[in-house]
Amino acid sequence: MRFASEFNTLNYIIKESDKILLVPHTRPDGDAVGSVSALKEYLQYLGKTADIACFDPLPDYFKNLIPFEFKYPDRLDLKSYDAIIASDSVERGFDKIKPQLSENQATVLIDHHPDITIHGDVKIINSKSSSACEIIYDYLEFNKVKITKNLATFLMIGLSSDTGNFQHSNTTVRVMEIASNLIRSGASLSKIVNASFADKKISTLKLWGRAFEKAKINPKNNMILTVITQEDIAQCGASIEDIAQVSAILNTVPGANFSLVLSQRDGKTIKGSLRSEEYKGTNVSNIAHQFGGGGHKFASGFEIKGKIVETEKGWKVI
Ligand SMILES: [Mn+2]
Repeated sequence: MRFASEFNTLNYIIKESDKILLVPHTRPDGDAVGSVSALKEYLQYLGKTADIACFDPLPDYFKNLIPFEFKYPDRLDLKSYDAIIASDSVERGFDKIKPQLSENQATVLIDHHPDITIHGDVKIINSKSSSACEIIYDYLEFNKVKITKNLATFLMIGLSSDTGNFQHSNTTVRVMEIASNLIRSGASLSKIVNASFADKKISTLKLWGRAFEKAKINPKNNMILTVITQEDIAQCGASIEDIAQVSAILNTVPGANFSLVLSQRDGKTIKGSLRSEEYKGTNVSNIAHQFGGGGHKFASGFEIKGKIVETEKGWKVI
């Protein structure tokens, strides 16, 4: 099995530790929340003390599903933990905690993002996994842990969140196998999907409305394209985070081979977000690379200098 030796090392670290700190990334999403919650549940079952440290609180819409508190790192005695496990997008947040640790504290990184450069004593990083929750499921399965209803719920939150509710191209056979095992163990997929959807604020929906209204399909390459200006964001009372899902939704339009969302980030920077799907045969990371960006084959991005200007005929980048 992949990571057997890392999983054994992690078992040893946990066995030798009484107090363990779990670190999800800042502005935690479903995978960050689900993965540290599953680890906490498991560690508590083993009789360990486990705290979750995050620079942002647990998002409100998870509060019905997650019974744990996220503690602010500066209020914790970071040196009092025997081991620290960072999970999902480990460079966001753990990078600020790591310099405060001492040599004898074991550090473990669990991630599915490519190009992680931060150091950890044990690295369990697999960019082929859909989510950190998938890796933690592998780890629990490796240890023949019985998946309780809580574990199933927490892992399902990450699995459904990072696959866009099983719609993105990282929804592999393995993901569906795990998902069905989690449902069998008591996870309620509808409850989880509803909780994540309840996250949508009216400001988010207004911004999406504007972006969708402006969308156009280019018949030459079947690209669906839209733009979001700083005025759009301000007038809707929305924030930059609300843009993230627009390209994934546009990519679902019949006939669209891939989607591109250009959004103005400051007076002179435009961010491009590209999405496609495996069956469409367009590798969008090639396009991102042409503009100095990068990412996955079916989800990538880039940044260019310029300003989106709306004219009578439409809009242009100057
Ligand atoms: Mn993730």
